[in-house]
Amino acid sequence: YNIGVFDSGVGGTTVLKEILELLPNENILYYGDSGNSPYGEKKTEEIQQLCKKIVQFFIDHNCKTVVIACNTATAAALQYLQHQFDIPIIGVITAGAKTAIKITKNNSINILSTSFTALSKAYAKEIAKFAPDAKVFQEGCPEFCPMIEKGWETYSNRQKILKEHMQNLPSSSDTLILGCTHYPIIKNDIEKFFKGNIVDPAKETAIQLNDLLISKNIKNSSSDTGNIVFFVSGDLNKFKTIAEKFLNFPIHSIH
Ligand code: DGN
Repeated sequence: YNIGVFDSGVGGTTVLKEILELLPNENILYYGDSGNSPYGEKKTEEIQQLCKKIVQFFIDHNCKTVVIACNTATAAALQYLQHQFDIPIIGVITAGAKTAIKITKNNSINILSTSFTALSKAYAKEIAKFAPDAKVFQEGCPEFCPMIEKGWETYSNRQKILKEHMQNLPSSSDTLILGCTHYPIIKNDIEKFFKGNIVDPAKETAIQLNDLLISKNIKNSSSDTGNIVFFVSGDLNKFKTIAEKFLNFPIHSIH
């Protein structure tokens, strides 16, 4: 296996989906740490240790590069992991931040995310590296992940909750980052309350990964469709049901 992709659970499959669209020939291991989900409720050091074990697992399976397909884990552990390991490791935040900077016309960017990611200010810090005078507004939405996993449409109050969060962000911003891997699933509803540009870091991360594979000369040259194997630390059936809904194709190899 060439690429390891991991998340605190099932959310990273939205990133995996974009990677598969751009890189259909790669052999990928996906690790969903649903047994320890949600990361959003844990301390930074705890998240770092969980992520370290997962990256070691990928290295033991000969992965040459790793994608942290989770905003919370990227915020908590990207730099830590890059110091711990020699293989290239990318997260989802840099690509999303860079794209938002490119798109915004009024230098004002809103971000929806888990509370952990919002409190970490990871997006604001990353945006400041490239656009120091940009205005960045982060809103933590602790209700969204559990609602999306249980079935967003089944909640009659979903529009109300979404609207309340959107009202905490300035309507003058012209760009919004979906700063949690679950949110592309509810993009249609988010669009009802935000008329500007919506940035999905998953798409941008897939492009960044493609560039990385080319620059490190580790892109799979075979024209065969790649294999994807899933490893899950929590309940397999629960993961499979939600992941198949997110991915829109059946999962055959899951452990
Ligand atoms: N996948 C996580 C993220 O993108 O922040 C959200 C899941 C969680 O740990 N709550």
